[in-house]
Amino acid sequence: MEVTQQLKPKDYRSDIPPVWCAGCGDYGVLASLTTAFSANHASTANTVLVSGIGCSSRLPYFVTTFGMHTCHGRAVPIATGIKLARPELKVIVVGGDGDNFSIGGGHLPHVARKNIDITLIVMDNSIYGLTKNQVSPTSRAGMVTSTTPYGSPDVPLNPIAYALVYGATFVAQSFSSNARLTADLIGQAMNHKGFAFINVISPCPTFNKVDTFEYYKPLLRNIDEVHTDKGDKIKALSLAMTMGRESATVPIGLFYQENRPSYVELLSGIKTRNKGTNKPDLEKIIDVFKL
Ligand SMILES: Cc1ncc(C[n+]2csc(CCOP(=O)(O)OP(=O)(O)O)c2C)c(N)n1
Ligand code: SF4
Repeated sequence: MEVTQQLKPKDYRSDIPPVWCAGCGDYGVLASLTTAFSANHASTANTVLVSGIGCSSRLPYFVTTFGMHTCHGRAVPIATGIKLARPELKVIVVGGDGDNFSIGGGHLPHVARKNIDITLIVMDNSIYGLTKNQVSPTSRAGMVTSTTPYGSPDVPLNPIAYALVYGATFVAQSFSSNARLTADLIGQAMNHKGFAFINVISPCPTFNKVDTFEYYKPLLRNIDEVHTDKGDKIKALSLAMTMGRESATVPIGLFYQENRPSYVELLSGIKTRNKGTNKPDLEKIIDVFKL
């Protein structure tokens, strides 16, 4: 059931106060999310936030929608199950770069290529915050952390390029203190049919002393200044590859959007063509497995 009366952003805040450090970028993402909920008349009864484990993954506690705080790296498959079982729900995954690109990184290609109708918001601080300063897949090369005391030897993963090449149909990047853009992109992602991915750069002032608010602010560029054809995947990919986080400019905004049937649509089409029903006969299914 959709709500008819528009709730204010603060109406989506639960009475549990966030436990994040002062100055954490995740506060900005929370504020943008509730603004997007309000602007899009989100129903608290029909919206589910799913997270893994990490500082950012605590977010579902702080809002009044339904929420699941699941296992580290497993929010995407759990959200997929929720969406397939209850396609009428808005399902949004929130969590960290470690959660979604490292331990949970194997899920991203499949949720993208299958175009599962969920939104994934990664709060990307290029570090493991909750477990206090280990290297993450988006930590820059050479970064000194508790697990890389002599500097990380790894090439960092490029979240936007990764989502694009695996077939995500909505790909965007934002910055946590740019609340208007982040809320706007979250609203667009929620209304997009298919898999929507937003990488929100969300600095961790406690453990990441390199990728700070101060570092990013002069580098941020509105992508619309250089990229207006949002259906041009090659241009989007080229921007993602050449305007990276260690380069002169960091583009924020919508990189790419495509209309492609979502997994839920494809499944219901298969069901209809094969005269299937939404109420399967469980007895019949169990009979198949009886000896
Ligand atoms: C299976 C499993 N492995 C490891 C951990 C320990 N662990 C908890 S959170 C986390 C990483 C958190 O980093 P990130 O996902 O980037 O989120 P952040 O805290 O930075 O928001 C790790 C390794 C765990 N809880 N479960
Ligand atoms: S450790 Fe970092 S990511 Fe975690 S709450 Fe503190 S500032 Fe935020």
